[in-house]
Amino acid sequence: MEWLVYSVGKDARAATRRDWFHTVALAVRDRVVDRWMDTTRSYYHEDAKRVYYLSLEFLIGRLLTNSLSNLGIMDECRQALDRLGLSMEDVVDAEPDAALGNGGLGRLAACFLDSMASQGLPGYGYGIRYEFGLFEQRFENGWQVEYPEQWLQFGNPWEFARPEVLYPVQFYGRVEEFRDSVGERAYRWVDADRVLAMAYDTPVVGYGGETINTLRLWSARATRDFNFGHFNDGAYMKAVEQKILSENLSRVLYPNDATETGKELRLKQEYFFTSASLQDILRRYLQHHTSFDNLPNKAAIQLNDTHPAIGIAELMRLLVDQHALRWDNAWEITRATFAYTNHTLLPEALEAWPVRMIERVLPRHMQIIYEINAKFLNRTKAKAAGDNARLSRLSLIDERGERRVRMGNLAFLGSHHVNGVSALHTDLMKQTVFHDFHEEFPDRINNKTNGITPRRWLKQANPALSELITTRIGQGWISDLSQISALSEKAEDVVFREEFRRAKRKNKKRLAAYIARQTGEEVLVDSIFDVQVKRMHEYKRQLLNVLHTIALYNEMRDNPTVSWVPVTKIFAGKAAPSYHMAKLIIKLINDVAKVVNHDPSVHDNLKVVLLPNYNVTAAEIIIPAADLSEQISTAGMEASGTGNMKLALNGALTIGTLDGANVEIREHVGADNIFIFGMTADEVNDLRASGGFNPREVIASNPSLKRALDMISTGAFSPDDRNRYHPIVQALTDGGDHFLVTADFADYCRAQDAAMQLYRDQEEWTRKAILNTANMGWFSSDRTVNEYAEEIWDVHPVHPNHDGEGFR
Ligand code: Z15
Repeated sequence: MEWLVYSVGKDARAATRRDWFHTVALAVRDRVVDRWMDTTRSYYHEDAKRVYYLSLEFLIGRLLTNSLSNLGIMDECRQALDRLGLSMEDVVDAEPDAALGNGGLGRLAACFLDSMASQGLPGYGYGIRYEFGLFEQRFENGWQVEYPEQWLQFGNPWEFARPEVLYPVQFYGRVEEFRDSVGERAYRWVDADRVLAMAYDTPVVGYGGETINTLRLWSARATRDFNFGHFNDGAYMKAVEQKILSENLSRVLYPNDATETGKELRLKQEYFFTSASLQDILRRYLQHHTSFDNLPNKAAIQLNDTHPAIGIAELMRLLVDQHALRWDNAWEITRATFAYTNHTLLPEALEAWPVRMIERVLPRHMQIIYEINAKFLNRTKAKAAGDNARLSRLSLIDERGERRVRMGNLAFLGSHHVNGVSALHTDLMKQTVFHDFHEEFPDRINNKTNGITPRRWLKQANPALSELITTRIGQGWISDLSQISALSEKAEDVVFREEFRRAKRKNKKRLAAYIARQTGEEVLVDSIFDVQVKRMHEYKRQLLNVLHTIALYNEMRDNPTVSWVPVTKIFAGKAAPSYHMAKLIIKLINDVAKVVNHDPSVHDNLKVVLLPNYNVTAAEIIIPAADLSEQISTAGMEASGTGNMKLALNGALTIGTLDGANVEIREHVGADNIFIFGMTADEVNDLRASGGFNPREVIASNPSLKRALDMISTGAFSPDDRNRYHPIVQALTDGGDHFLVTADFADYCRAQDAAMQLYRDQEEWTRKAILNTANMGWFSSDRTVNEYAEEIWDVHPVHPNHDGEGFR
């Protein structure tokens, strides 16, 4: 109450739901701060080795439930609100969803923060405090329309501004050569523009509240030059304009998931947060040390994709230009400090900045990159003379066409470990993008299969199932998910199956209500909730699911007397605003939904819904309610997937290809408890190598596929614009069907039929669902983070001293 009055400045009668959210958040925050300072102080006093997770994205979602749950004060809070006549749900719902990320990569970073804090690992997240998170998606006439996401509009109670933590970051200018004090050639970067990076800290509450780590996000501020200059009229307005422009750096998150845009502002964002983070890391290190030789023993820096890879050149610059280290010494330290995670093999996602752009924006870094490259290629040339093709593939510079810097190669060369995010993905990395580097450095690539935090994705999102699990096996699973395997034997227990189904049903009712609210559509709780939720991308093959939907619709219409298993097809996901094909697929799903949902001849046997604005908050409602999890990417294209893990952990059966982590999910849950279909990555590779296939032949030989495609192409779903889906039909036919939708269609339908038949046997279905939950323990991000800690970072848990003494 006192927070409402003294911090929010309202009286109870005038308070809105949002005021109450701020009130509760501030009260919770007060419980965190002492432990947060204890944690930071313990790291400092022990001079612990820290890990710094550099990521352009942190897809956090809401924090209130997360904090209450990890602090163990959920019930206490609920009761306090009850006494005030307030509903916990209403207060929770007033919190905006912090969407500082696009999809898997950003959410993985958020899960890692939770896991590091929950296990007492000294881990810091570093990123950008975007003023606008990922756009809000709405459907207008079935088309995706983007709106700005103003998550900070009403203030953010979780963050602490640190106006004193301020670092200069430079752009443009030129490089001057000079002789240093011992007469050696040296360089300085002059005449550059300056921007300041200002820190905002968010506490990361570990499970149990013992460790509270820090997520430090940088916001761009103009330098004081703008305020103190003496201008005439015109120059004054120009200066103010410049100030606004420089602060645009942290304005907005680029909305592309796994597709690179090549925009200068993006490069500047990458350098901005990387440089500020490295300056901060060095400042912290220098509090305890005078030489840099120990840096790798005190700091592990993990590069989340190549987005912060410019950090390798930046650390070299800081060590060589600013701290006067010798090149070879600096390089040794740099390589021993950085490690790099690759998240995709898609060629369109591999960053390659034009040399011309880096030369202009970061002239000193371009020189450093050339120098790294020259030294590396010289050494390699000496070993294996003659193979020029190989050398040009190893080069940091892509010389084909416009010259570009291959950021993946830079990241590889500047790191002591390089990892993929699933076993299959890591294998493919060795065979494809990093084939030559793997030959050159055979011990550098290793695998770290992704994971998800069981706190958010089971305990919080699925209280019904969590409580059931805890009554049977205790609560140890929350911090040690391997314990969930104790549920395996319960799969044979008819009473437990009934209770498991009851929990699922409760979640399905909750989702049905949400669907009704969001789309106006009524769905059958007893139908199969067949869920595909993820970014819209051709390689993820929402189209395959849509084609099956249409085929099923036709079968139901043709055979109205058959007793069908009712199916609800649930889709959700955003398309990058400039990705026209993905947006057209969204429109198609909405058009198909309109036809199917209003056709009385299929009764209630089939419904199609596309939920708007998929985000972490929506995922927390959808995932616990799923029966069937669609993980149907073209084999070899999804690096790992993490939604697959969330859904299986919540007792959905997977229908999927042998792609990404699906392969390992099958190994853990058992081949009998998953529906695998389609070509393997090797088969896809062979097919492409042998010149591809003719989709027309496949279509001609499959009547149900032909009919579905014909309906799309003749306008059955778009009577107002019969040519609307021409680009889709084209891509699947004469376009060569790059993602092998038609090639996998028949086997996908076979797997879908198997799922529908199994669903008729509720006991058997539930048994398999339980076995999924029980066997997903390995996919905890606690396990993943521990593997990084032991095999890459060499960091160890620290137990903060909360006595309030000895550390003052
Ligand atoms: C992204 O979300 C992923 C890869 C990327 O290269 C970019 Cl830029 C964004 C995803 C992968 O597509 C997904 O398979 C993986 O599970 C996730 O990263 C986390 O590793």
